[in-house]
Amino acid sequence: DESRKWVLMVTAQTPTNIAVIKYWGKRDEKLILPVNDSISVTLDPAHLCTTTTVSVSPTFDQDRMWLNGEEISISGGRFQSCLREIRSRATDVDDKEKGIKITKKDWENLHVHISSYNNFPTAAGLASSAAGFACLVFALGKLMNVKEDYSQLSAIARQGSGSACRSLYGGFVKWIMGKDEKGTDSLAVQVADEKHWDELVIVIAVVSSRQKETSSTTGMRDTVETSLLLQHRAKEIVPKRILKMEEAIKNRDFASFAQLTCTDSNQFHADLCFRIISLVEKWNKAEGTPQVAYTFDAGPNAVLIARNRKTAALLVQKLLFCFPPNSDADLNSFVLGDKSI
Ligand code: 2P0
Repeated sequence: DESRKWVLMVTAQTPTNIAVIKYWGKRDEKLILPVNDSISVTLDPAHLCTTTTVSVSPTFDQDRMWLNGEEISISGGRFQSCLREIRSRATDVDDKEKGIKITKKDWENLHVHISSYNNFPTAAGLASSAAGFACLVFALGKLMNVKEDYSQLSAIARQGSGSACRSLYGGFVKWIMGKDEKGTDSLAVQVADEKHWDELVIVIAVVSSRQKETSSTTGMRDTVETSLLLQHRAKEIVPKRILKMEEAIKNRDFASFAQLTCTDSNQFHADLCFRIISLVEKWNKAEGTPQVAYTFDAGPNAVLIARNRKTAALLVQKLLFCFPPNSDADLNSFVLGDKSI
């Protein structure tokens, strides 16, 4: 059937973004609603970016996706949410040049093929999911002639990966956490465009390109479940920091910008710190009475105080189990204090 022999394609390129006031913790896991606002800077698309081609043809019999040339499953909730949300907003397409007409109704039965490439290591903490979902949603939106503005598209990209909502804009971007249970107001807005502060240069030192062995999703879940610190951060600290950061960006005040960025990062730089905190807090909670106290000085080294020798032995066992030597999560060494076992 000749009338079915057409393919319509859209290619888009989206840079990743780096948070300077960070998103960490969800209040709704399914809709991906955060516990605080965040602010990021979007990188130059020439360097760290995802390039995605989406295509549609009546000959495609299912939605499929390839990432860096290998087919991946898109049956997961996040992909399905993005596809569903974009599809439901599809409008008529009339490509006169190619002589292709697709009606709003047609989109319900048409399938897409998606091919995506990252020009940087996937899932190594360089926000590949941010660029990836932003690009996917943007490209699908173009293909399906979706009329929503960038902020509305960002609320869809958010359902793929939280940080993705911030990659719809260039420059400095704020993800507003929103209040609505359904997440309609949890979206990205531009704080300043890419020309506003163009002396800034971002240099990324890639220390390891291996995959993270704890995903952000899991890490956040652990922190939300166990950390009182996180609630304090989200409610008391971040709101003030966001206001100050917006001021610093508007005034191109590098001293404030740097101070706020570094302070916010110091609460997070060591994923391992949070995992140790999380291990201790879970354990203490399970026992009903504290077994171990933790304290951190300026650096990421955990000082753990066990209530007695038996607990200390258990603690070392747990640490060795959770952070096996010679693995990615190797703690390097344990220094036992004065009262060592
Ligand atoms: C951020 N990160 O604001 C923070 C800082 C990492 C540290 O957003 O579960 O991949 O997909 O919403 O967006 C990375 O987490 O997590 C992230 P999901 P995401 O950039």
